[in-house]
Amino acid sequence: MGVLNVTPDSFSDGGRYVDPEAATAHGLEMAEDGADIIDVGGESTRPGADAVAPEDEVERVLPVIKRLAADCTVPISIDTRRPAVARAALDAGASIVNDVSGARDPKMFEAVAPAGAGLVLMHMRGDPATMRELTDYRDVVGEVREYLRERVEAALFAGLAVQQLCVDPGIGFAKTPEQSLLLLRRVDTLLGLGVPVLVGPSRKSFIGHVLGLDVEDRLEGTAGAVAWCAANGVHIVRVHDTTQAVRIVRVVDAIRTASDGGPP
Ligand code: HH2
Repeated sequence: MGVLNVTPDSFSDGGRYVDPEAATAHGLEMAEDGADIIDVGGESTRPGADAVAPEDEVERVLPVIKRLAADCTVPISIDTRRPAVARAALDAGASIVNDVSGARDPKMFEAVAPAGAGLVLMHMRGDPATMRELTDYRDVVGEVREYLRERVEAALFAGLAVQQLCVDPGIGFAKTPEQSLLLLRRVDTLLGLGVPVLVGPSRKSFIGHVLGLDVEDRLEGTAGAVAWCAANGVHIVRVHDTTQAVRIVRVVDAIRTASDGGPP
């Protein structure tokens, strides 16, 4: 999944793709690299970010989604917490909703179910403005897993099919760098939830914590996390640097599936 932030303030690429032409060109480029999904977002969810009005979010993402839907062969996802934005994006040609709040607003299920769209349920506490203060867990791995299990159940109860769903532990969302590292180490525990697992490690602060490097120097750190995820059964990685991530995932997959012709 390639990240396309149509925002002025995203933590690593804010302001680069606010122009719909530039955003669309970058989306097409990522698809050409081999990205299987293009994730379009109109609101930064970095720690401390201000919320964006739904009308502004729609105004940012819609022109890009429409252009990509016309020209791009891979599915488009909309990164939003707002059902109204999700609805508008699905009408414009997106086919997946990536909700970092885990569809806390029940109207999100109502927007996604009839469209038959995909839905990413991510774990976070509070919202981007408050989440830095909400990192007190007794057992972060167990609590995140239980939250995601409950969100899958809620989605199914609301009428979504299991094939529409995907879960994400929310790296860096109400997590300290140590907690993000632990969630990555134990990411296999999410595989038993019966739906695909998505992880977004790209350029995040746990990498800065390990390497002491700023956001613009986290390419190799991201690569390490992407390789770890792919080797441990994660189905989708959400990244900014698609050229590198596609190569890494292809090599890890080739190793994972290497065979001498005998039983696996
Ligand atoms: N991370 C970000 C945004 N959306 N969605 C999912 N499912 N998983 C993630 O880990 C995730 C996400 C934050 O990264 P980015 O989009 O680069 O930054 P910003 O929120 O500042 O736009």
